[in-house]
Amino acid sequence: MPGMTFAVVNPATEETIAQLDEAGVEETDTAVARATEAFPAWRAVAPLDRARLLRRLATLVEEHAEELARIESQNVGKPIGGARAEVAMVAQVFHFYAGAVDKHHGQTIPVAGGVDMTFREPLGVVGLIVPWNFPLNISSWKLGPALACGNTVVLKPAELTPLSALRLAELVLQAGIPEGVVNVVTGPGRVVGQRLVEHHDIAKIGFTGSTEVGRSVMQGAAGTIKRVTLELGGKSANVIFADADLEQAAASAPYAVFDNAGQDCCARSRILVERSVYDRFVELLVGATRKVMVGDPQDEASEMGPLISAQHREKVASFVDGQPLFRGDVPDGPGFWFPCTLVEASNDDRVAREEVFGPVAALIPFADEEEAIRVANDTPYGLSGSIWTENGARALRVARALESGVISVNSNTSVRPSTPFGGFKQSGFGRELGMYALDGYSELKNVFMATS
Ligand code: TXE
Repeated sequence: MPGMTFAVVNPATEETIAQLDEAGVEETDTAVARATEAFPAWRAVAPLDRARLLRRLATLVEEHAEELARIESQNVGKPIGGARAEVAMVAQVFHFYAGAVDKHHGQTIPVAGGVDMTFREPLGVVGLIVPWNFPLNISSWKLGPALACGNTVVLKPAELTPLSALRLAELVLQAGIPEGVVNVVTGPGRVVGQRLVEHHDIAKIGFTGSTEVGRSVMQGAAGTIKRVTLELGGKSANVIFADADLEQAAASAPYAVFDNAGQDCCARSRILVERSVYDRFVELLVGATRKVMVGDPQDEASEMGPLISAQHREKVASFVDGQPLFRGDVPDGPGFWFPCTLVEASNDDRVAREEVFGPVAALIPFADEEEAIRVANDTPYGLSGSIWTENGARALRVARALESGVISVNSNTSVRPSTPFGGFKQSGFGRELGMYALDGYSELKNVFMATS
């Protein structure tokens, strides 16, 4: 909006680190028009040339990795070590989709009277709406497949964390990707995001954010029958069986919740523990949580930074009443700090039902495998989860029974550039990453040619 600006704040210091122009409907429309104009030429770029451009972008991200990691660390309050790992993944994602451009094939299908073939056509202009927890990473998960398929893009980062997307847009041009192919618009979700969702010239919305806004994206998209991919909230279970390597499971569990200060849709924020080893596990978990280094994100040793905003800290705090099982320390002074917190809960408690999106883990005991599966699935969400057991058959049995899109066994990792990522139930639909994401950024066209 002409003359309107907004401040971007470092959540670890509460200092303003940038003042940006705030886009409104007009600026959004201009970006969509630019992307629309750029589409015919971009879709016509020969596949191997498009691959080369994406490869160059991946290389530029690698060359600017430290700079991008610093931007992300300052804007999101992420520990620098974690920010570096995220930027490394951004480069890997662009490398992956550079390699994928000419491997997302059509088919020929045996039919009578001619030849039937399928083509993967780009959708046109796609709107990408991204949250503040992993700004650059999640942008790359959408940009990679969108560009590989020949679409042009309007990317809307979250108001709180637009800086890395703006820098990436400069690298996109430096890589030789033509003007207008990637457009970044910074402004409020209810204005810029909403406009993208309703815009007639936007073919698809790739959205990551809250389930509530995801619902409104779906409603808004109905007006133009827009395609949507929704990656929404989670309330994932970390299921620890008595036959697990308890030391390893307990050492790993804090990072499955407190990484990114718990602001992670994959956070294993419900820790389900078999009752026969509950006390022992709690003891190990408290010991491991005590070791999580909470502090200045610029400090190489830090493992957890602050929350994103004062308002968000209030929301997180509302989940903890009374004396928790464990509460860690936080630095004094400015910053939106919240300590690592462990609470004992039943699966009906609010802390076990709603996405806290902060460093709060709920410990819930269970009696046996059947109850573990029932409690793990007793949630409207279904994004990720972990199973810890030394029994291989049980691991697979439980993995198949969990209503969740991404599961790890004896590990708490969820994302890799080449493997599908996305939710069941109210965690959304559609898949990001891997070859699967390409299906969400292309239309399947069937052509029959008579030969008789
Ligand atoms: O998300 P929003 P917020 C959850 C988490 C968190 C809560 C709120 O529980 O505490 O959501 O976070 C844009 N039309 N997750 O408020 O509002 C917005 O500008 C179109 C889970 O940041 O969903 C931003 O770019 N777009 C999650 C993006 O949507 C709109 C990640 C996400 O913002 C819009 C983030 C509208 N009407 C939050 N309103 C995860 N699963 O990782 C807002 N936006």
